[in-house]
Amino acid sequence: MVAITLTAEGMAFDTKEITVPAGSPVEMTFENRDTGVPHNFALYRDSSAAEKFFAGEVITGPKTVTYTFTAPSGKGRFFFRCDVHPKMMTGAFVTT
Ligand SMILES: [Cu+2]
Repeated sequence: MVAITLTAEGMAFDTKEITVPAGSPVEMTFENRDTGVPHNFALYRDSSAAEKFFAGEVITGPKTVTYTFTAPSGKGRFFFRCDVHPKMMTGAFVTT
């Protein structure tokens, strides 16, 4: 199990890149600090968002939740975003 944290604040994530071992179970503590604004974390193969690996429940801040999912089994560079703000809030999810 890999424990990571991700924070959404000011309509932005606090990191642009997350790196975990390929295929590992992930426990993500997701904190939304934007009062009255919904955010989530969702993981896709690439920025087309055609293939989804995981989408966390959308939460309205201020609130913190724990997401659990399994990282993609292959090594590579994947894509994450907030589904509510798919152009503004994006990043790279890297498996090694
Ligand atoms: Cu958002």
